[in-house]
Amino acid sequence: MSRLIVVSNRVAPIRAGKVAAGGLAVGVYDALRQSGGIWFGWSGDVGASPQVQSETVGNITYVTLGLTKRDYDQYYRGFSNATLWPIFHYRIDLARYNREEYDGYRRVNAMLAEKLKPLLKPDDIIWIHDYHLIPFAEACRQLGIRNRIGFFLHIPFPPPEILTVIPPHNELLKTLCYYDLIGFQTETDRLAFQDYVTREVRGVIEADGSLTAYGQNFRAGVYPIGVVPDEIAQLAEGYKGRTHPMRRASDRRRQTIIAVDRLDYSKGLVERFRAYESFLDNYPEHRNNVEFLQIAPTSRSDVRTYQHIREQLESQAGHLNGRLSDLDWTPLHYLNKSYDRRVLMGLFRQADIGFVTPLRDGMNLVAKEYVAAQNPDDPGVLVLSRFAGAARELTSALIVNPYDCIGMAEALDRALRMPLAERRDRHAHMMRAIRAADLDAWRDNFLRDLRSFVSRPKGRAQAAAS
Ligand code: GDG
Repeated sequence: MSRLIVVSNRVAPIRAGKVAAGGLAVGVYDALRQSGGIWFGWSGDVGASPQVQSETVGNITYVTLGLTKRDYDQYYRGFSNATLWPIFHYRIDLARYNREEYDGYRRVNAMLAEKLKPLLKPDDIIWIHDYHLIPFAEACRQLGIRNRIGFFLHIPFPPPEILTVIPPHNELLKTLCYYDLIGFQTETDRLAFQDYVTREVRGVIEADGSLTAYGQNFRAGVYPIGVVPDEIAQLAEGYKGRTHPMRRASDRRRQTIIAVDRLDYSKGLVERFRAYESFLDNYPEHRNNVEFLQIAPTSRSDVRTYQHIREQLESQAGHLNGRLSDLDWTPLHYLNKSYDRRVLMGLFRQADIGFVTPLRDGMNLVAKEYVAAQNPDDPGVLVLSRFAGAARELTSALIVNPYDCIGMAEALDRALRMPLAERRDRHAHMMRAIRAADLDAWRDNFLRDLRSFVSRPKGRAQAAAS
């Protein structure tokens, strides 16, 4: 089998040959172990010279490099996280555009391609991950790299009306078309991309389903990322640690709601806190009987919009608890810390509700993890935003609109009262979906399509180029 070369913005840290847990890291690590290969990307160091470092563990070589402060500011903090992230999550209001940052983004992609080139063998398959690396394939082609190159977008793809807010959208999308295969989380994302290609640049859908635009012929497919349900069940069942601290506060068993998100405005935390407060106001019988645990490790804390949302949440949490807490009851536990994966899965299993309400999310692995962690005989209920990619598969969740505060409060009340038989039915249905599209399926389907893709003759593609 040809070697696999994975390129992601951050290379998952290696601890004694084990990568950190999490969808991308686990899925990619297994694929690399099967075929052998290289995992290439940023080490996370800033200020260091972009010296390439490599470490081989088994048949996987981890190749990392640092970024200069300027590269970090322009490529990572700037264009990736202050332009692409908000726009791709439909948040024009939070986006900024700076031409120098865009130039830095292109420059770092070109630099990374140059550093990768000497490591490649002719039959290697290259798999690129996420929005930081859209122009990577084009940079490779300019260096004469002929290998098959695929791209998976972990975040949503916005409709053309939103995408075109990015001033160099046309140039950016042109670079994306240099991939042989482009993977999306949902059909909605794939259609938005196809819409851009066909309407904005008069690209063509070929008879075989491939697309031709900007002189390139390529495929776009849907590969929803999944989890490893048995591994999650094992972790959750095996967790013998303390139960929720709030259960100790009273002899009575309080019902619990859990949410776990990186502290990001796309995750809908402000709206979720508001909905929880309105739930306690509108259904006072639940007061003192329910507690909400929100775990939200800080992320990208040097980007201004992230500082702002953090302040907003601190103020909301303080207000809610100040107004409603009692001597023996704290309604909201808001923790800006990260926890060991085993602890998280254990907490998921103990919680009566998984409250997953992003305003927009590529997939949302937490939703799938919460379901997979449940005890099938007495499962909790997933309350899920219709705007998470996961809502396409987990149709037996209580689907909510995160902009509808009262609707979310109603769903919490319904979930807490739901009879056991209904909880079991919904859970069994969701588990079937989770097993049908697990992490192995995501990786295997993408790599199968990338390996089998045969590009159409260039002459035909050139003719259709606009
Ligand atoms: C992007 C897309 C897409 C969270 N806190 C802790 C912790 N986590 C783990 C969760 C889960 C992962 O991090 C988060 O994944 P999500 O999918 O929920 O969200 P993003 O980080 O935004 O990921 C998203 C994903 O890529 C994959 O394609 O689904 O839409 O935005 O696994 O459990 N893990 C530990 N401690 C924590 O405190 N150990």
